[in-house]
Amino acid sequence: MARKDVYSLCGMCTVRCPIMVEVEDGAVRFIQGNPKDAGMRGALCPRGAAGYALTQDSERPQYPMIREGARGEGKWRRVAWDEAFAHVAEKLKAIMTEHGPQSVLWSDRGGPFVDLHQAFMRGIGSPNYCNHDASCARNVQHAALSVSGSGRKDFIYDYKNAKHIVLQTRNIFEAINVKEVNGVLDSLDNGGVLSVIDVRATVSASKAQNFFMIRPGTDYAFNLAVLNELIATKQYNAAYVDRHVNNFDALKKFVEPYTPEWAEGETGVAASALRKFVKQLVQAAPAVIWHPGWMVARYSDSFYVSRTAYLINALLGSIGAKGGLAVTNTPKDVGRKGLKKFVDLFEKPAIPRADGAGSVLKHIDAGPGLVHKAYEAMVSGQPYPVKAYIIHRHDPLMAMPDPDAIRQAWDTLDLIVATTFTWSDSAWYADVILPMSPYLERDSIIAGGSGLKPTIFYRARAIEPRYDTKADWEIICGLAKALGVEKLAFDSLEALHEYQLQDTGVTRADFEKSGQVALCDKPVYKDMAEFKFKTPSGKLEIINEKWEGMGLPSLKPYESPARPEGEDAFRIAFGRCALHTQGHTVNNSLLSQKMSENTLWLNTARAKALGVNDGDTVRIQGGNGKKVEGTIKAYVTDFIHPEAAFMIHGFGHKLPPESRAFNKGVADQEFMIGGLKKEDAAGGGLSLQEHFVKVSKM
Ligand SMILES: Nc1nc2c(c(=O)[nH]1)N[C@H]1C(S)=C(S)[C@@H](COP(=O)(O)OP(=O)(O)OC[C@H]3O[C@@H](n4cnc5c(=O)[nH]c(N)nc54)[C@H](O)[C@@H]3O)O[C@H]1N2
Ligand SMILES: Nc1nc2c(c(=O)[nH]1)N[C@H]1C(S)=C(S)[C@@H](COP(=O)(O)OP(=O)(O)OC[C@H]3O[C@@H](n4cnc5c(=O)[nH]c(N)nc54)[C@H](O)[C@@H]3O)O[C@H]1N2
Ligand code: SF4
Ligand SMILES: [Mo]
Repeated sequence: MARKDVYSLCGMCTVRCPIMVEVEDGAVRFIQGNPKDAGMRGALCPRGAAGYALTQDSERPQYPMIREGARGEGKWRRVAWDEAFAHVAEKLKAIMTEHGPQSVLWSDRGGPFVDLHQAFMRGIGSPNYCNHDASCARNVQHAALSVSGSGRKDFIYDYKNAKHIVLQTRNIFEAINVKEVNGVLDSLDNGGVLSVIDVRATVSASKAQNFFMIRPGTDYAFNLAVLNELIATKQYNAAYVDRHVNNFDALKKFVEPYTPEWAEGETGVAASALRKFVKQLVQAAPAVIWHPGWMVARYSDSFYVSRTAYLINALLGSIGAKGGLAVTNTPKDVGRKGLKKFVDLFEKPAIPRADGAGSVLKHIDAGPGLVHKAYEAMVSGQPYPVKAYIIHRHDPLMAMPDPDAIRQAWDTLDLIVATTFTWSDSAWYADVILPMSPYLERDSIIAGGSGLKPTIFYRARAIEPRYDTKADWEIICGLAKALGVEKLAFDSLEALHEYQLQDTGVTRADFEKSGQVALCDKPVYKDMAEFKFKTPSGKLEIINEKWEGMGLPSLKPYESPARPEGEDAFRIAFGRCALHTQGHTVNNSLLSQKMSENTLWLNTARAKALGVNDGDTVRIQGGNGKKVEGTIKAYVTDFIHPEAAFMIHGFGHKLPPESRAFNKGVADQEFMIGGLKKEDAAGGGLSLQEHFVKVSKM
């Protein structure tokens, strides 16, 4: 019997943990976290463990398809890959001839492999590469840029060495990144303190010494009071502030009115508890991580919540510290050369982006832009027509608010292409489906290259594709070839890897031992005495001129969020659970057995007033004037704030091929009518929790 271990990367969520796959006679016997990776130590999360069920699933797109009926009708014609590539190329060429290459939009899920996607877009001459992040971490990204001049990933959460970890809007034990979970557990084992600020008690809260159940949408008040207390009592790290913070006096003056007593009226957290908490932070500083958030596309002030989180870290001296938000190293920082990029094969298109990022919206990162603004361009035709859309590993109809408004925008398009490995609402609405092989069946370009210990890695194919599906690189290079973008028409993985590795001193054989190659021996911490941030002052900026120039204050006065009006009204809140990934695992045969539908978390006293008991089926209504309804089981608990109605995102699928997920649970995004227009203008993130629903007993 032929048995082998394949070092690869998990693909059940966006984290892409290193794994080791045991393969016997072409079948997967076992998947575990890569035991040779010090951060993984063999561990996997439940979704990673259920990965083989994805490969075995026959309820996924199995071959390329071209739409026959109307959009969304579900009538498809099976085609061969050559025909699919030729069809897409012919349509794209016609659209680009008529409207210019800028009329083509791409969106994807971001992550380590996007170099090839961006290169493809450059290759055809369009600036309109977007990722999903307007509905995820854009507010954090811009908060990081506005404070430090660097993006959020230029800082590493050094959990393992932290003495106090604060999770604000971050549920690390259920919204999982395995290495991060291991790091937090190490910190706790070493006597570290965990504090959780959330609207409900999560698994993370159950492991915390401090749990603050905050009124939804008042985190900015909480953070302003923490800054106030640190400054008023002179507990902040004055030497660090002196060396690394610009315009500190402006902050000092701004936070004066925001006392812990004032915040108590907003957040519901006692002033005395906040003061005690601040003392604990100071004791642990600088080995403190106040997490600036991950999924914070939630409120119209989420950018400011995240920004103040960075400022609290700064006042504790933890930005750049061991056990804090350590500064990432690039290969150059450790004396090495990094991967050669595919985008460098092409000139950057000179034309501005359709979403305005980097041009009209000077403060918005022009790398991935803001995809919902590109949808606006579809409708208005301004600044120019957008006529074709390639949706790669992205399900905007599930991941963005107000699906009907999105469909209307897409109805203006001449071509929608979806590359995906499961059915999704967006793929179902597409004109062409280019099915990808699930991760165990596909390989990838090399990625990585920065970190405390910069490391490069790639996804190796563990088994052969079960159906007529392809890897990302095969699809992108195939399309490039059909379009005549010769420089990107690589025809083998070896050729792609050799291009990438040419300057690095690393060969393909070096990956055989553990699936990854570290570019230095051990984690390297920057010497902060010498360090300059990438801002005009070289320091962390309390006042950012770019944002000020756009009329967006760096220090925004607090505005109290609306309270739900009426006995039956609640603010929508949502999040993740350990058993599912976004909207794409609910039809997985193993995971759907463990959790087949979502529930609606309601506070006990509020539920009682509505006559709702735990386990009752309730009607949920909303839609900002438009009628949207659903039925869902209530989970009645003391451990959620009375103003919030919480559900796990990703359920409520209604696609015929998905027998296990069909009509199970409720989709939160459907209640967010008008949501494409609600955003934090300073951070670019959508404000997905600025919506209310009504709940009644059935
Ligand atoms: N199992 C699993 N893990 C995942 C994913 C997945 O789908 N499944 N997805 C990955 C991705 S893409 C991301 S972005 C991350 C997301 O990681 P997180 O951002 O940590 O995940 P969420 O569950 O969305 O949100 C965290 C918490 O915010 C709380 N919350 C809601 N409103 C408020 C509020 O007003 N104030 C405060 N303080 N808290 C509030 C929610 O109750 C929730 O517990 O997870 C990643 N890991
Ligand atoms: N209302 C509401 N909206 C949300 C959220 C929420 O909690 N509530 N969460 C937000 C967050 S944090 C995020 S990150 C986004 C996530 O939004 P998306 O990235 O759109 O979500 P996913 O379900 O992870 O993946 C989308 C599609 O990509 C396909 N796919 C997954 N992996 C691969 C792959 O490796 N290759 C290919 N080709 N396809 C793949 C899946 O089959 C799925 O159809 O949604 C955001 N939107
Ligand atoms: S967190 Fe879980 S699902 Fe995500 S990549 Fe890691 S093991 Fe896979
Ligand atoms: Mo996300």
